[in-house]
Amino acid sequence: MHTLFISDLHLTPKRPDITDCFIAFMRDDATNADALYVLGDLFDFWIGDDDPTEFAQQIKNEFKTLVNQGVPVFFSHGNRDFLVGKKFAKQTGVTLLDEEHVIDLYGNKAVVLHGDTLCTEDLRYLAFREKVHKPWLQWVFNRLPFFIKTRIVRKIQTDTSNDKSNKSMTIMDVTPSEVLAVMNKHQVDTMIHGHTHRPNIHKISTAGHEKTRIVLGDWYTQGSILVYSKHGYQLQCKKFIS
Ligand code: LP5
Ligand code: MN
Repeated sequence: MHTLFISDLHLTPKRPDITDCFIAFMRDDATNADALYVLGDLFDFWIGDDDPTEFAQQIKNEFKTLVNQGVPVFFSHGNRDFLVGKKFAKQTGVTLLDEEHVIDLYGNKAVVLHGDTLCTEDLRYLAFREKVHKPWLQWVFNRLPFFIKTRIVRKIQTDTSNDKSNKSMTIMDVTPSEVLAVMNKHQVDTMIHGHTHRPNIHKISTAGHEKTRIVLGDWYTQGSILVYSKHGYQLQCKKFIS
């Protein structure tokens, strides 16, 4: 009995080594799980459920197969795949989660989220996020032809990565007070998130009480999985096979 968590795979046709590791994970590790949580940035970019590529289909098939085998899959949006929508969910059987979602892990309540919203000192990112999350803008964007959207996103990506290169590592990490505020809001002692690519298990002492923040790792050089059971939890690595 265990639940699996992954995030920040940044799947792209340009990285078949990551895709192969993900497929192996879905076909081997994930089939025995009680549930699989994907906490955002599954894709390097997801610019709409109308993605016509073979690659998109291949990834969707993996989810559909797993769900059909009886493993429920839950998905939180990341900052790179916040346009994963209802059509994707319908085609795969995956359940889309709210931005912050509370789950019961074998009797322990935990809040799960991507983690970008915890970085409250990254003001330029938060301003950018607010813009691209505007429902009217997404409505317009979703109606553009796929090849136009690809061009727009390429331009946005160049601008944002130029800006990101001038930021300090501290600004791009979570703000401790925000972590506590979110845990307190949901009345939980455990938080699980990704985004920062700094896998770790943080124990936080607060008012004589211990809270835990588990940070998932990225899949840039190896797979990275949180295995959570009633007996404990562990961040595990999965070697690339190609
Ligand atoms: O992802 P990562 O870890 O590299 O960096 C993030 C933040 N960057 C982003 C940008 C994405 O990587 C790329 C954009 C994805 C677009 C998908 C579809 C878009 C459709 C839009 C239509 C509705 O999220 C980075 C953080 C970092 O995490 C750490 O937390 O710092 O933030 C940035 O770099 C953002 C810049 O600071 C903002 C610069 C603004 C300049 C560009 C303006 C373009 C506005 C267009 C509005 C439509
Ligand atoms: Mn992210």
